[in-house]
Amino acid sequence: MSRVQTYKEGEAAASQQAESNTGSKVRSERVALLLLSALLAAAAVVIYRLSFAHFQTNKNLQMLKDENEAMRKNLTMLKDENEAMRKNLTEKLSELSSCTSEQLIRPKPAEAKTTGLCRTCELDWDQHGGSCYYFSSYKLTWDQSRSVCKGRGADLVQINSEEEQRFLDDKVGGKMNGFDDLFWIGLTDSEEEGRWLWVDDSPLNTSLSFWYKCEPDNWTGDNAAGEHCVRMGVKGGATDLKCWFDRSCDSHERSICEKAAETERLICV
Ligand SMILES: *[C@@H]1O[C@H](CO)[C@@H](O)[C@H](O)[C@H]1NC(C)=O
Ligand SMILES: *[C@@H]1O[C@H](CO)[C@@H](O)[C@H](O)[C@H]1NC(C)=O
Ligand SMILES: *[C@@H]1O[C@H](CO)[C@@H](O)[C@H](O)[C@H]1NC(C)=O
Ligand SMILES: *[C@@H]1O[C@H](CO)[C@@H](O)[C@H](O)[C@H]1NC(C)=O
Ligand SMILES: [Ca+2]
Repeated sequence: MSRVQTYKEGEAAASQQAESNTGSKVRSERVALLLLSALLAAAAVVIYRLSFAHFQTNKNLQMLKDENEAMRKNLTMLKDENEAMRKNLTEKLSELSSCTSEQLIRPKPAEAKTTGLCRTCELDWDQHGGSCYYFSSYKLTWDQSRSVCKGRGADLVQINSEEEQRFLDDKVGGKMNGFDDLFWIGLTDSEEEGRWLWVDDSPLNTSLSFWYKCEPDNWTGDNAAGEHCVRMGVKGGATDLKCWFDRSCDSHERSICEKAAETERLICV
């Protein structure tokens, strides 16, 4: 009996042992499960973080793309604007270089400054109509004076209109330092007595001549050869524009050079 009992007790103890074994197995399984869940959660967090980062990167990329597109558009716009400005400038330049001498000459110096138009006479030359004029202070013979004018790309002045005579009479009248301080003009009858020719060999138009009173008088008082060249001027200006005098070509006088106002070598102010 006691053996049986002992056996039974042993059995019970064994079963008890088994029971406790099962309990620890369940516990360790739970721990594993917990660990696994923790790992899963961690993985989920990591995945979420990664996908969020990926989303952000995509968003940034899109933004950069948009910005790039905007900049590309701006660049195109700037290019178009630049092209338009270049065209405008080219037009303005061709306008300026093709403007007639009248347009170039009209502005007075003060206007030229504000409009950006160009002066076409050199320094010390006076612009009037389509011409530039130089009023010399040196007194030379008619031939010498003409050479000096030619050396400056001009010739002695040729008077082609009443308007031009008015301008010159006014200028000379203001420059004369005495009643005898006259200026050579490009008119002479040296070639053929009594036939007055301008320096370009064109004959004097009698309705456009401005002889003073009884001139030309071919006076031989100074030079027996007579007077075959013409000088002009009445101090203060002649009221009737008549201020031409014939004079010995060897006499020493001041002079007026004339040349066409330049349209090519523009001097911009
Ligand atoms: C494009 O130009 C406009 C004005 O012209 C400016 O406001 C904008 O910031 C420019 N965009 C870029 C991307 O440069
Ligand atoms: C070009 O000139 C025209 C008129 O001449 C003007 O309307 C236009 O704004 C100018 N363009 C630029 C880019 O200056
Ligand atoms: C002479 O001048 C007058 C007045 O300016 C003009 O009417 C006429 O045509 C000119 N004659 C010649 C031949 O140039
Ligand atoms: C001017 O005077 C010279 C010298 O006396 C003479 O030879 C010439 O014929 C005169 N000319 C005129 C147009 O009277
Ligand atoms: Ca002239």
